[in-house]
Amino acid sequence: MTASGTPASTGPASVPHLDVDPFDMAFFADPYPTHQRLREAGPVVYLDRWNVYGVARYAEVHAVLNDPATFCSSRGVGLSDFKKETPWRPPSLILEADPPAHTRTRAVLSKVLSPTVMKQVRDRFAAAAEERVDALLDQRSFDAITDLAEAYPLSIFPDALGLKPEGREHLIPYASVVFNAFGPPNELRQQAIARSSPHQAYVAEQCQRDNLAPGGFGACIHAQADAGAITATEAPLLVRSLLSAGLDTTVNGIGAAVYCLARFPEQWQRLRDDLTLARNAFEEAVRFESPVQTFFRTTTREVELSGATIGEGEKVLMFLAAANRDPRRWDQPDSYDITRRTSGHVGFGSGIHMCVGQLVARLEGEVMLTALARRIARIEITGEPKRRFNNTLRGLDSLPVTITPA
Ligand code: 4IA
Repeated sequence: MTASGTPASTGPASVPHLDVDPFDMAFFADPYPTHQRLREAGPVVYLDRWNVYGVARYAEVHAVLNDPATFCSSRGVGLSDFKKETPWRPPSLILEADPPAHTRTRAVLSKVLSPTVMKQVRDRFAAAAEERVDALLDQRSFDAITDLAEAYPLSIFPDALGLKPEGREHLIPYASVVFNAFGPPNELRQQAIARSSPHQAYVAEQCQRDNLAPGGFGACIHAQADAGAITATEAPLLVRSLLSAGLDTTVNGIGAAVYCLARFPEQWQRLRDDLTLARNAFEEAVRFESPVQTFFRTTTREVELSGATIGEGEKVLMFLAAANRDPRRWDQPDSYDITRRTSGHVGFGSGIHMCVGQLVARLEGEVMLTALARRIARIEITGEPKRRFNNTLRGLDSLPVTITPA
C-alpha cells in the first residue's frame, strides 16, 4: 500500500489510529504534547496521514533499532520505500544498507573516525573552540546559531575532511536537503529536492580523491580502497556520507547545548563549577533536544511488536525524541540535567547503525562547552529564538544572546 493510494479509513485494526502529522509546522513548533499523545496511545500506533506505523516509547524504539534483520534500512530510512520508488540520490552505502553490505562500509568509517584519530585532531578542535570564544567575547552580543553553532563546526570539520576552501557554502544547504528528504512528500521535501542540483553537484565533485587533502578523513576513506577494504567506486560515496551527516548534525547538537545552557542558568553554573561535566552536558542536550528527531525502518517480514501485528513491507516511524523523554525510561524527562546518567539515550540511535561519527560530535561538543564555560559568566537570551523547520532535524535558525565575561 502506498501513501497516496490508501484511504485513511483502512489499515490495521489492532493498533490505535492517530490523525497527527509529525511533519507539519504546528508539530515542529511544539512537538511535545503530540509526543505524549503518541506514547500514551499505545506501544505501536498507526498514522493515517502517511500510512505508516509509529513507535514513540523508549522500549519499542530501542527494540526496533536493535532488530535490523526485521526492521531493515536498505529500503530507505525515510518514508519512501526504495523497493517501490526511485531514491532522490544513490542510496548511502552505510545508512541505507543492511548486513552484510553494511558491515564492511561501517568498519571503514569506524576506522576513519576512531578514538585514535580523535586524539590526533583533539588539540586542533580545542584551539579552534578557544578562538571562536575569543571572537564572541569581543562581540558580546551575537547570534548563537550563526556565530557559534554554525561557525565553529564550519571552522574545523571541512578542514578535517580535507575539503578545498571554495564552495563550502553548499555544505549546510546540502545537508538540509538530505534531512528534509527523509520526510514525506510535503512542501519541505519537494522544495528541498527541487533546489538541490547545485548542492549535489558540489558534493559529488568534492568526494573525488583528487579533491581531498592528504591526511584528512576523506583521503583516509580513499586509502581504505587501496587497502582493499572497499572498492575505488565505493570510496566517494562513503565520503558523501560524512558530507551528509557530519556537519548539520553537530551544528544542531551544539545549538541545542547552547540553547539549553542559556535557558537553564543553574545548569550553566554547575558546568562552570565543574568543567569535567562538559561532555555530559553536551550528551544531555542531545537527549533533551534530539537534533535528529525521527527515522523510519521497513519490515522484512510480518512481525509482532508489543502485541501489534505488522505486515511485511511496512514503514515504521521511530520517534527518537519521544523515546528520549519517555517517563517509562527517564526520571524527570523534561528536565535538562547535566549530571544525569544519559547512557542509553537514542539521540545517536542504537545498535548496528548507531552514529558512526559520535566521537567527532562529542569531541566538538565537549571542547566548545569547555571553552565557553571557562570564560563566560552568563549567557542571556536577548531576542525571540527563531525555529528552523526541517522534516528530520530539530534546531534554531537564530538565537540572539549577550554574554558576560567571567
Ligand atoms: C549518509 C542519520 C543521519 C545523521 C545520516 C544522514 C546521512 C547519512 C548517514 C547518516 O548519507 O550516509
